[in-house]
Amino acid sequence: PKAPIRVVITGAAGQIAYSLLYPVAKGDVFGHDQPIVLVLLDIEVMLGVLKGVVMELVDCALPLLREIIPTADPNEAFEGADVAILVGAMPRKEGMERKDLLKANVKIFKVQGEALDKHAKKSVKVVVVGNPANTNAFICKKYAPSIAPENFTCLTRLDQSRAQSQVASRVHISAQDVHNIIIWGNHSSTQFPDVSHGCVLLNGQKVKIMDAVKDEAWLKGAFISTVQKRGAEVIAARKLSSALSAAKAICDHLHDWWFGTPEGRWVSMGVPSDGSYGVEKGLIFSFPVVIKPNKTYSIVTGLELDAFAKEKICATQKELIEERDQALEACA
Ligand code: NAX
Repeated sequence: PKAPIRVVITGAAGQIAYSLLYPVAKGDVFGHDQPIVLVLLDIEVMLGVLKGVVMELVDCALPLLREIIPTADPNEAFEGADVAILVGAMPRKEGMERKDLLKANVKIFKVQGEALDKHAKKSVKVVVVGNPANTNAFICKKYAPSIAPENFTCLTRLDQSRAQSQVASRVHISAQDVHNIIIWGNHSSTQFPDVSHGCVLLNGQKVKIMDAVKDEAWLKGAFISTVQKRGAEVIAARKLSSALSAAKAICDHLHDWWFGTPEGRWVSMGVPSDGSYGVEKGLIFSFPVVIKPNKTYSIVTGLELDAFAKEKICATQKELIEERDQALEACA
């Protein structure tokens, strides 16, 4: 039997975690033969609520779940961590500027980066979900210099899934049959969902998305803005931000990182830029990546970008550079 892995989930008393804990603890992410120790980090005032979450997990009687450790101490939480899913962040309060929110949140990720640096396994795989996700991941990486930069990623898989489903419903096929859509850049409204290298499977045949949809105006207009604004639309309808779909996307992100991507397919993740496509080195930028079964990923290179794509990538990069500079100032 395999030794248990330690999976840390922050923001464990929050709404995304509530949808995430079950599939993770059940084995859907790391395999149905992989025992798990779940470490649940939240802040002191939420420990009461967290206790209830722990009770529910216990009551699921899951065979792979070996131990549950609730805590409010990041140093305790990251001890020996194999995987860190950083969901916890401060929500935007009424009247709060985006800049103030960024300041408050990057400090959380500085503390957690330092704790990861001291206590986690050097092989720890980190995915940042809490917003601003890319910039929080950048700060986390910066304050964990003993861990390889490529171990820090942020979630843009929800954006990818949203884009896949938009195309799928347009072509009347399953979302599974939409391949290689790319999310470039920031997990924000400047992200660029790009279909130009993607294809769909129609009766077993690969067809370029452009040719299957046959509506360039939609692909360059409403499709992009729908994906960019989807999060805000969910908030408007639900009065709460995406949680079920975010949890599903976290599972997909980590499952692919753990087991690899199928031949010829790629997925989007926020990863440290290596300078590909002219993106400043070190920025956490969403790129298409392929992942080997040994858990190492690489950015897909050599894709042709037209003027439209270059302009969009430039705009989202500009926003990320501004966020990074504000974050560095807040942490100084
Ligand atoms: P909730 O407010 O329901 O839960 C957040 C939890 O984090 C709370 O329990 C809070 O006490 C905890 N927390 C706050 N500070 C903490 C700290 N320092 N250490 C540990 N825990 C801490 O938010 P939820 O809906 O779960 O969303 C969490 C984050 O995900 C938000 O920042 C949200 O904007 C972000 N999202 C990111 C997405 C992505 O695709 N990257 C999509 C979904 C979501 O919008």
